[in-house]
Amino acid sequence: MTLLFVSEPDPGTEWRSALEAARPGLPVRVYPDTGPIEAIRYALVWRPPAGLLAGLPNLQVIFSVGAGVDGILSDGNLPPGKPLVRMVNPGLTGDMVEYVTCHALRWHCEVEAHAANQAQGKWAPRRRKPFEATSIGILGLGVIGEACARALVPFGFAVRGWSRSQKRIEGVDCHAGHDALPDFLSACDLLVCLLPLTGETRGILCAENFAHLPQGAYLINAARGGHLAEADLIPAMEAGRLSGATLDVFETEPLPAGHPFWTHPAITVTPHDASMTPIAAGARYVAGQIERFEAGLPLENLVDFKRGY
Ligand code: NDP
Ligand code: OXD
Repeated sequence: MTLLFVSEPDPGTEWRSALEAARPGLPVRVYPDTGPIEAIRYALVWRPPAGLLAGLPNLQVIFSVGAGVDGILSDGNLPPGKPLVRMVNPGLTGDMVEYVTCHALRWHCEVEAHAANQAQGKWAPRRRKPFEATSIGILGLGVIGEACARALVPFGFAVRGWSRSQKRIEGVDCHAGHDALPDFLSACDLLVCLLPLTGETRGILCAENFAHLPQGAYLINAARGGHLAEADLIPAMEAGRLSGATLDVFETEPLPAGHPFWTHPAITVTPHDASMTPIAAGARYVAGQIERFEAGLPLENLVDFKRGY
């Protein structure tokens, strides 16, 4: 009854202690030290090597270290019929609420423009647009997107959201479905991407969709690098369609040295740390799901393989 932890380059030491504390008696191995593979019943993973999970003959449940499971589903050879449980955790959600709120306010308060003026010794007061005249649109109203939308409402921003199925969230103008996207985008002064990366959402942040945004809109992508058609971003800024972007995620991570995003004055780069699963709470969540599984109760937060999230 072993759990295999696979999250390179994380050495796994903290996760192992936390898992052993949360479920005493559960042996935990950290990849590549698998021990006898016949003993492995559970795997807790973040971007496992392709084919690894299919090679575990007695694997029963796969757990994701993160909320997004694209790095697991991209293994085209997952063991058939094995459930995949994604990470849902208030700390993980709360960190993203903090990140999105921080960068939305930074944009709204024009912190960068003030810093540029200060660098030139320039005293140049700026009148801010009222909150209620400023629209923020969230792509993805799942666990994390909904929490971010709810957190922005009390500031007075006009908050809108877009998802696959129709939502009702107090104070949020909710839109749903592919056909509603252009109209949704047309009123987003700030667009925040919090979608899962799937075949349907890959490349959604592209020139064609930027064209629907108000001139000078700002972008925050804290979901996955694959959502952004990277080659479309700087041209959209040069055309004035976008005024800038805060990016936490990239097609290639770490963002390669010399990539133009590193030095572009209107782009803020953060190193995929908008939010992270808190280890102790994440371990307790996995232990709780194992307990449910062994008691014959249904697992929670299961990934729908057809939808891809
Ligand atoms: P959820 O699965 O709870 O929510 C996903 C949302 O996206 C749902 O509202 C869903 O709609 C919507 N959606 C999915 N596909 C489509 C589509 N084709 N068209 C319209 N809407 C769609 O995910 P979470 O909120 O937990 O996480 C979202 C993502 O955030 C993760 O997948 C991950 O990529 C990213 N993330 C990034 C982190 C970072 O540090 N940068 C940290 C944590 C997460 P519906 O509700 O109708 O199903
Ligand atoms: C996640 C992430 O999906 O950290 O949880 O990106």
